[in-house]
Amino acid sequence: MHIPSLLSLGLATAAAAHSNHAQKVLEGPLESLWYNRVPGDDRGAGAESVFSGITTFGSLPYRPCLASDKIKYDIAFMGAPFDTGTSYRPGARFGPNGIRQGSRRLPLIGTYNVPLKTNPYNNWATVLDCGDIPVTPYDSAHALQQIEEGHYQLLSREPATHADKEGPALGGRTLPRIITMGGDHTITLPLLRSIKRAYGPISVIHFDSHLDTWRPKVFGGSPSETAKINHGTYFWYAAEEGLLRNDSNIHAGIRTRLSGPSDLDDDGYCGFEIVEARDIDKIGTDGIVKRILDRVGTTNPVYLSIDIDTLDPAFAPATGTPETGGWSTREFRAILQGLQDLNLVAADIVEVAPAYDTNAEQTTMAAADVLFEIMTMMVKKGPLSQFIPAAEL
Ligand SMILES: *[C@@H]1O[C@H](CO)[C@@H](O)[C@H](O)[C@H]1NC(C)=O
Ligand SMILES: [Mn+2]
Repeated sequence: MHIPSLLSLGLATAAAAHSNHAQKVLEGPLESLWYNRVPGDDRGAGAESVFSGITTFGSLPYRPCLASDKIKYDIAFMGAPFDTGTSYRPGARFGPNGIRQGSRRLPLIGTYNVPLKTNPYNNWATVLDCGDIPVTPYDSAHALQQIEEGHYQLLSREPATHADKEGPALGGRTLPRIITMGGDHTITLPLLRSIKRAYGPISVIHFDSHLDTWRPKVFGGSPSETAKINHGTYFWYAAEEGLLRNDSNIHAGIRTRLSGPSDLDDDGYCGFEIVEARDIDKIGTDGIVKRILDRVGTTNPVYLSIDIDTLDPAFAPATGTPETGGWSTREFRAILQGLQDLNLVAADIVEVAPAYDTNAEQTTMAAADVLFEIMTMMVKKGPLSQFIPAAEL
């Protein structure tokens, strides 16, 4: 007797589940069961509490975007579970799902970002969790091709909003924004290859304790072509391949040891300026924000790459190559909030290796909160079609 009700409940959920906007996703006689649903929580039946239901990033709707190009979004979260480019601790292949687990509390009652004065869940943008790119664990070179193609498929699609308007991409198109969850930092090379296809050479803001601009002969040696490309050398290759602008890249949070001062020459060759982690003691978070904005500007299209090891291991222990002496989660989030005017076209967060985390999920929670700031920054800034540097069109 109750079967028709259950069926209609399921159908109503599926039919309404096309965006993350506030909407009635459940109706019918069982509606009262779901007393605590929040706007944007589109996980379907079984998810009225943040600890139940199928886990997506921030409880955003899951759509298999790589299975159908009919799926449209303005911002897409996507996993790249690759970790065969790590030099120390492996395990970042579990990063995407670890970050999703760490993000479960994001939509609990409040989705309004107080410092940024914006609710990214109930705004102009359609934001989806597009799942993960299929990545082989057996062949790194092939995996990097899969990541480039998967990212480009998502990036080059018409966005849900303003699909008919001009934007900063090559050919004057407006495109959606993709937020990639790694994966070790090697994935940033195929992601930048995809970005180059869409935007041309791009300015990069790179938060990390390491430079990642090492020549292969310095970092890891060169036993094979595949081995040369790893999580310490990908920016070297990005510069060699012309994926980066050479006048406006910046690292921040750096505190690595070097093989010697010549590493800094190689870094300059790749077009980066450096903000050291310890600079925060002299210039504070505002000073760091100013240095970054002075370097990249607010109209220039920017790619943001974040290694979770930017944070001190006290705040993010579960990472591939931890370095002491980093920023707190509060300091890092304040720096990101200060960068809200950036013209961010895409971002990644990498090197989250959940197996080394505490039982309290410190690292995955920190990564999820960092991504909440980035999602809010992108929503607050508006569709990319509204921010076209005149010189680029
Ligand atoms: C980037 O610019 C620097 C400084 O002008 C230069 O020395 C370096 O060769 C350039 N690198 C590339 C990859 O073009
Ligand atoms: Mn690093």
